[in-house]
Amino acid sequence: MKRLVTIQDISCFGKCSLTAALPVISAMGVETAVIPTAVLSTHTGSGFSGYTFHDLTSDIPKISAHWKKLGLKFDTIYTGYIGSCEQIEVVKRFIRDFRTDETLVVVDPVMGDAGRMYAGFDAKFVESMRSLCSVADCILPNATEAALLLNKPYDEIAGCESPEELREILRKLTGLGCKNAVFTGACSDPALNGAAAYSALNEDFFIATCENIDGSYHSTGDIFSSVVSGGMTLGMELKTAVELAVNFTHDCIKATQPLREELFYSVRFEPCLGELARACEGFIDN
Ligand code: PXL
Repeated sequence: MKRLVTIQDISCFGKCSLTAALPVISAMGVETAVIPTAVLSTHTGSGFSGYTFHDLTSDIPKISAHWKKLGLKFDTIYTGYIGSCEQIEVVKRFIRDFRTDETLVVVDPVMGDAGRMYAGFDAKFVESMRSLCSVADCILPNATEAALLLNKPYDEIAGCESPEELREILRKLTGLGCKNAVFTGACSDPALNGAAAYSALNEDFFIATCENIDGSYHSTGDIFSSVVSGGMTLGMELKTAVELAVNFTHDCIKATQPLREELFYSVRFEPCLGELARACEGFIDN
């Protein structure tokens, strides 16, 4: 059985980061270990104010030391929301300590959405996130994060629609040092939405699309990245994993639509997990 460790916060209420990654990746048939970077009462997105934040940076080296003693090994290290520059350094050390030639390192550079940085981040954090991206095998920024990483205005990145422009953004993103980049929310046709991906290894580029659903849904980035990470851990080609993630994210949004008001903080991924599990069956070697 393949084993992944995901490093991101636990927002106790809000169905994002660990409380999305854990059920989604487990449903794909991948054993999922976690390192919580912080405990928050809710996520920091709109609709929640006054959330608590308990930083767990100092726990990470202790968890790592114990796991080293146990001889634990991971096929994939997948990082999501990280709370500080110091924590990025600790996560980079964890990657150095646990990476082998076979390990896949996936970095979702969680920093913002819809042109705005999440609360608590600044330019120094962006610089640190660039350095984490440089050690990744695959990064998965949205338009806001791609703009921050490339130091470009958000409108310039979000306005890119043609395959040529998307390919160029992705090529620049792999210039940070990572082998593969997936740009989420990419849209070359207003009726469609999806993701564009580029591999610097073979200069392969593709766009995976689905029907566009208007509006912004929280946690979809975490769900998308979880499926790409789980899929690649199972040995799927990047294209297969991205197509699966595009379709799953679309299905989750569709399932949320009737409950949009009530579920302002996330998406209803639960009824979609069965189909995700079935899509992964053929990739699981027991
Ligand atoms: O979904 C990304 C995310 C993860 N973790 C925390 C967040 C957010 C986005 O708002 O606040 C704590």
